[in-house]
Order: sequence, then structure tokens, then C-alpha cells
Amino acid sequence: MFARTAIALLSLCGAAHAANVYVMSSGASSLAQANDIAAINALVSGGHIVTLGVEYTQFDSTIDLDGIDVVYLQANWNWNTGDMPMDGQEMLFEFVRNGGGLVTNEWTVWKAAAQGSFEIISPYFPSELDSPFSTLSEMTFTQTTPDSTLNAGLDPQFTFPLTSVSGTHTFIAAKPGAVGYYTFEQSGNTYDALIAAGAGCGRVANFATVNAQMQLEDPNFATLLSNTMTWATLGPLVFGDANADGDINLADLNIVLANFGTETDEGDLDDDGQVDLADLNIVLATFGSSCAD
Ligand SMILES: [Ca+2]
Ligand SMILES: [Ca+2]
Repeated sequence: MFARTAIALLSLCGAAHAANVYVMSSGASSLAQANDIAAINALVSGGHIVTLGVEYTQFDSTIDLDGIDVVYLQANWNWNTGDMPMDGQEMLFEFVRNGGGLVTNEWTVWKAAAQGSFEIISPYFPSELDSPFSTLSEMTFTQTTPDSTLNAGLDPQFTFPLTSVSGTHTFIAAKPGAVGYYTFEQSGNTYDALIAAGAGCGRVANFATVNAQMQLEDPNFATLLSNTMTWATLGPLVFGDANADGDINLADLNIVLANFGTETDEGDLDDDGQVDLADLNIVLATFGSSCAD
């Protein structure tokens, strides 16, 4: 009896972490195909189910995202081949607004700033371009903001080799409300490596790095990429939303009131370890709003 329960729990855990990931193709060249294979291997190793899709320049409203939890928008070997069709961007925007996840690599945030690309979807990007781009042969990611999903199976700091695709990384800065989860150092300065935030009822994460072949073949980076896909599927991330259902209403107010004056996570909306007037004020200030707004 116990064994059967344990097996049932294990399969539930597995199901909770596996996501259906739509990976936009890097292109048809041999380097691009090797890049795609490395990305698929990284995500499958992390327990995900992967659909290799079209390139971002071909991603239009005819693409079927039924059953997809998270989209990986890569612009690497095909970085300079155009923009995503507007109807595809509108579909992707709705996908995220309705709770889907989106993860992007280097050149997406750069293209938004430098080429005016991703005009419809980029308002959901949690970061903006700080300065253009650079190239390194290896990089060390350091965890900054702890997150049990993103950090799962990883040391607080890990180093991996980089493959350059006209550069290995851009410099990105968090938009208001977005969170930097990992940083890297270059020439004695610290920069954001992974910035993420809630967007609509879904979540979006931007990597500063290009996430090309050698980087993807590193087991630690592969784990982080897989973890980021999982994180992006976890749904609404809205300030003031105590029960994480995307709406701020009486249920959230009741959670804060029920835990008022205690030291607990439940109802602790500003994450300072206790539930007090500050948390009550957050619920009151955001009351009636919804992630779908
Ligand atoms: Ca709520
Ligand atoms: Ca608090």
C-alpha cells in the first residue's frame, strides 16, 4: 500500500515539473541545427517534452500552440533575418496573457531596441537593453534572488563555456517590477544574466546570453534553462495576489487578515517575513485588479 502511494506521488511530482515546450528553430544551417539539437537535449534532460517549431521569422498565427505550456523564442544563428510576423506576435502575446510562459535569449532584447523587432510582444519582456553586446569564452552565473524552482539542482555559482553567435551576450536591465535571478561579472562589473517577471497571467524570462551549443551542453546551464521553462509555466505573478490565482479580491484579503500579526509566508506580500499593515495596504491598493486586465 505504501509503495503504491509512493509511486503515485513520484509520478505526480514528475508531471508537475514536465512542461510542453515549443522551441523556435535556430534555422537550417548546420550550426543552427546543432544548436537546436543541443537545446532539445538540454530540455529533454530536464524532463520536458519538446516540439521543435518554426523560426521566429516564420512564427505566425497559423502555428498551433494547443497544449504548449511555454515558448522558447531563440534568435541566434538567424538573429539578423527579420522580425516575427505581427499576427504571430499577437498570438504569442495572448498566449502569455492567458497564462503561458515565454523564455528568450540574447538578440531578442537587443533586436527590440536596435531593430524595432518584437514590437507587440516586447512590452512583456521583463528587461530592456542597457548596452549592446560583448563576447567572452566562458561565464560564471551567480544566484542573486533565491527561487526554489530556478535554483533546483544548482550550486549558487557555476561556470560554463560560451559559443559566440556574433557575440555571446548583451547587457540587459530589469524593468520596474522585474527580478534579476542570476548575474555575471565582466571587467569587475556585475550584470544581470537572467531577468524574469509575471506578464499578464503568465511569465516571461530574458537571458542575457545567446544560449548556443557549448553553453547548452554544459549540464549546469542546461539545468538552469530547464528550470526556467518550469518557472515560466507557474502562472500568475501579480503583486498583492496572496493565493496566486491572478485576481486580487476578498480571498486575498482574508488570507492577509487570517495571518495578520504572524511570521509566515502566507499573506506576506512584500516578502519581509511577517504579515502586517504593509501587506494589508498592498491588498487594499491592488484590490479588484486581475492578471487578465
Ligand atoms: Ca488572488
Ligand atoms: Ca510582510
